[in-house]
Amino acid sequence: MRISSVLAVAVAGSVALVGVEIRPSSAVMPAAKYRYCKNLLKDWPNGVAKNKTAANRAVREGFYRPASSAKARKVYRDHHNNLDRDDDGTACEQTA
Ligand SMILES: [Ca+2]
Repeated sequence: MRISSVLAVAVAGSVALVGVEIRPSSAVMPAAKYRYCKNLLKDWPNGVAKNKTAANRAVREGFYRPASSAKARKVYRDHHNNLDRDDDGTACEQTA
């Protein structure tokens, strides 16, 4: 009797630990919203920029103006590792 209740506590404890382990990883990667540019471009047809300067540079370089509103800048921050591989401050820029 005693051993089985100890086991039950141990099992419950490890289940709780698994739950704790899952939470931080989902907190670190909150915005896997756009995995590919084709997903991002549905909401941001000209891509997104880190800031206005980066957006202006993209236009000078022949791209449509990427969005640089506060919301767009957050999208950029959340996705630039994945979607700004050339690291020029604009993600998913579209050739004009
Ligand atoms: Ca880029």
